[in-house]
Amino acid sequence: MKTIMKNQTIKTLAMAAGTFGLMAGAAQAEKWDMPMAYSATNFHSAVGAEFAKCVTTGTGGSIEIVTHPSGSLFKGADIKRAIQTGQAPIGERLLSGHQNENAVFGVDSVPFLATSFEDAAKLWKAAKPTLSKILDKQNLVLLYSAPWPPQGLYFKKEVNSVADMKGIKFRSYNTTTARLAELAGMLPVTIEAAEISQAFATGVAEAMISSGSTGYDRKVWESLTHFYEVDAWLPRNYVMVNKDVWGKTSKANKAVINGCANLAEYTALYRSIHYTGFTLNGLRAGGMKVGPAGDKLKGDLKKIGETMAADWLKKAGAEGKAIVDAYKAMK
Ligand code: PCA
Repeated sequence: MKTIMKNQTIKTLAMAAGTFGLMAGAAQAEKWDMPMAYSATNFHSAVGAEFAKCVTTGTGGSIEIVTHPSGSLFKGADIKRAIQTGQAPIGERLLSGHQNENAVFGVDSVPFLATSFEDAAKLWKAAKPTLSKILDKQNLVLLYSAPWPPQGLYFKKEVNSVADMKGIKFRSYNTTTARLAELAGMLPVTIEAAEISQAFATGVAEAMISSGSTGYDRKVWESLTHFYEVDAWLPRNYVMVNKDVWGKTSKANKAVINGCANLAEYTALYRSIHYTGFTLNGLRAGGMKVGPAGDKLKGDLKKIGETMAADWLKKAGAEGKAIVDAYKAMK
């Protein structure tokens, strides 16, 4: 009896879902192109693709999200503007890529402020309301966000101090990384992750700060030899939607998108954590020397980090200070 009732319930639910799907289909199916900056094999992109599928299935196909990884639709630096102006309805970008617009966007890249997944989660909790508000004023709705693994230094020689870095061509991915290069006497050159393998192969760049994940995805052992675990910060990617598009989305579809976004956020964090050790081993397997930075190098970087943190606080003003205070109160 119980089983029959259960079967009937499932049948009713299935019928309801079918009707909903048909209705949703009748209300004109939309295709949402989703530009992403990183390679399809990267965990952020893989989660983005799953998120897209979740939304497509969950909305009964009334919203079909199609991801475009590797900067193939818009280059990383152009993704946010494309979404703000409605050229694309949804997309993913590195949050700290916008710190030239507003220093608060760079809160996750302040050296040595949050250096573990646990602290990065606290910092995000402290920063999210302010960042959502800033994005809202820019015609954007924040959907979900996940951290990259901790940032370490890549070189093609042994490096034991900041003095050893002098004159090296250093690949940067935001203003923090460019500033770090300058303070360490290196020459910054901005290059998107999708293009670093070529940049290292041709000598346009010889070093960078990034996660094991990006070095592994881009097979940097073909050109570089050393990775120093510095745990300088854990920058974040985030997925945003154009606010006008969001405003026109039905309540039911918004609920599906938010549900899929929550799942994606959880999955991406989980993968980021587990990918950390896996990718460092991958770098080793590729022939790189992987290990913690030596004491001298650590001490030198700490000093540079203090200068950068003070500069950031000045630029980020009262909003930045309030976030840092709220974060420190959680520790
Ligand atoms: N990978 C990205 C950003 C941070 C990271 O770990 C990159 O190198 O561009």
